[in-house]
Amino acid sequence: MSWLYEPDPGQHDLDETDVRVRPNPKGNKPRTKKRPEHKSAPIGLVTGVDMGRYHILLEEDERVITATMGKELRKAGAAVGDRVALAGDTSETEGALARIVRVEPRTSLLRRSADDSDLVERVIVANATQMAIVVAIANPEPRTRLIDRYLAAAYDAGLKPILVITKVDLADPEPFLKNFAGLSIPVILNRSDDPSIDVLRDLLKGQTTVMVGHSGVGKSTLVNALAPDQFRATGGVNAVTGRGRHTSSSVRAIQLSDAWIIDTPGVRSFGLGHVKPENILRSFEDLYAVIETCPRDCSHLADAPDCELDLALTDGRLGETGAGRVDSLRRLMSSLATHSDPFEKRSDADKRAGADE
Ligand SMILES: Nc1nc2c(ncn2[C@@H]2O[C@H](COP(=O)(O)OP(=O)(O)OP(=O)(O)O)[C@@H](O)[C@H]2O)c(=O)[nH]1
Ligand SMILES: [Mg+2]
Repeated sequence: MSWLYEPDPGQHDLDETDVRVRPNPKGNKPRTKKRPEHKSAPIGLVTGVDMGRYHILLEEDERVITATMGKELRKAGAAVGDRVALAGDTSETEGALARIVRVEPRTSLLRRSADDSDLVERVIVANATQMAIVVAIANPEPRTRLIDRYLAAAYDAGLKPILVITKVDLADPEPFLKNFAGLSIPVILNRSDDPSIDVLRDLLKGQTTVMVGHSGVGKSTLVNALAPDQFRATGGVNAVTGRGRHTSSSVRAIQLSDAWIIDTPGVRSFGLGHVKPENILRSFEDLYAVIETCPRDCSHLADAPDCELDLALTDGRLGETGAGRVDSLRRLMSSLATHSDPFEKRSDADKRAGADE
């Protein structure tokens, strides 16, 4: 008798689970074959990217090296904060170039779109845990609606928001802060001539915090106060326009003794085209309990019939800053709603939604 299993003639006990499906019918090599090669590849953290050159801090021995993106990963790219596997020349020798062969799974991803209609997103940082929304109380003037945009982006990305009010030597921050009294986020007041280093260090401890805000609000000044050995250039604010000079031109991760902070270039707008409307609603935590009692399918926009937000405004439940908060929420929601149809014709003014907020 043969040792081979021979089914009785006419009896088939094979079923679909026995059929081997080749994952890549065109290729003659299984895709997994390449991987083991990079299994023991050194891992590093992307701390900056300039013109396609990645600055990497190696995890094992904290050496700083330069890498390019491996061909097969070029489209997906990597962001500051990403952990990446490396091949090629990982020495520190001048001109040495390593190659990124894998981007490790991310725990968070902060993105923005150019405007609210744009579904193409730009990645700002990977793996951050906290967002410091940096706002100057004067020079440039603070804008509540940009903060609301950042809060929505933080909520969407799963980052813990904190609010850092800078330049409190120039004006009293209290009237502005009333707008955010209903939120549970920590607020830090800072002035560069006497920075609140201890409070800041406490909040940053153990976190990877991305600093966001308009140009000229003092993000790099804060970074320099926290990490004096990592000089970041700072620039004045244009006296005529009141705008910053876009001094920082790229994202940089900077290591403190027990934390990472990520300095970003100031942006004029922060599009939320990629954020789900539900996440925007939830980020208005002071209004959300009211929103929840709205009629089903309520758009929460100004023309929505029986929107509970209107009732709450009329009966005074939302206090003296309620009208501003509801207005900000509605502007955001309608900006997204107007742009939800990608084929819709839009004016240039519409396309710049969110700019200068
Ligand atoms: N009076 C005052 N000026 C400050 C304070 N913090 C920063 N500045 C000034 O504000 C200007 C802009 O500061 P930067 O730190 O370059 O601002 P930034 O947010 O990094 O700006 P970008 O890199 O362009 O996004 C500089 O002239 C700082 O000296 C502060 O607390 N008080
Ligand atoms: Mg800067």
